Amino acid sequence: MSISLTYFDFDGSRGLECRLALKVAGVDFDDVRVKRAQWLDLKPTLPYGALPVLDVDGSRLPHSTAILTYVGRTHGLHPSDPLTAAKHEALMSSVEDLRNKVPGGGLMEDEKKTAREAFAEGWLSRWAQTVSDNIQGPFVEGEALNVVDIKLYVILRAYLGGTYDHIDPAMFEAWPKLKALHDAVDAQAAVQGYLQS
Ligand SMILES: N[C@@H](CCC(=O)N[C@@H](CS)C(=O)NCC(=O)O)C(=O)O
Repeated sequence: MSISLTYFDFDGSRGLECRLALKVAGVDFDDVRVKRAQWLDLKPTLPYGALPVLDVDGSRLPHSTAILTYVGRTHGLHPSDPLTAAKHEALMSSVEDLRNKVPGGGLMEDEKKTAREAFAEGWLSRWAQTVSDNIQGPFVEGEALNVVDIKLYVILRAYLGGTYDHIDPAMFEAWPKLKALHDAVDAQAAVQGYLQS
């Protein structure tokens, strides 16, 4: 089987979560990293004009959550019970909502500060509470690591690492299960092996 994952040449966001899932699953894949100069030519050829895409024996799969679900289903990293699986997919969809809702694009710095502080107090706090309520600990499904945990890890890594100006990482101290999930995924040998490589 030939598998390649195409994403931008940086380790973050939707590309990182797919790369990590493939690593945790033990899949031998081609890690295709798109450089800035290639992007304008590549974009019109992509199903939705966006990355990541996974190619499996010439068949192309877009959308990070679909890729994660496929990798999880084929490697024991996604629940077999349909309702539990759908709940994991809902959590992964909520990460996409979060990525799309965080204010910033096109705002002046002072407007961005106001908008982000309000977002942190409002939508983001509610998101954190809901996700926390869905975590048995340390992972969503207790001791079993699934692709949902990897997607949550990558977004939490960004927030806890202070990637988003005007959103204080300390706000997440109110939801200790989120930090515990982050730390448990971070401690996985496959995750450290990839991040340190
Ligand atoms: N829902 C899609 C979103 C894909 C997406 O927006 N990818 C970004 C990178 S993380 C991208 O390709 N941005 C460049 C563009 O849209 O021109 C997914 O989960 O994969």
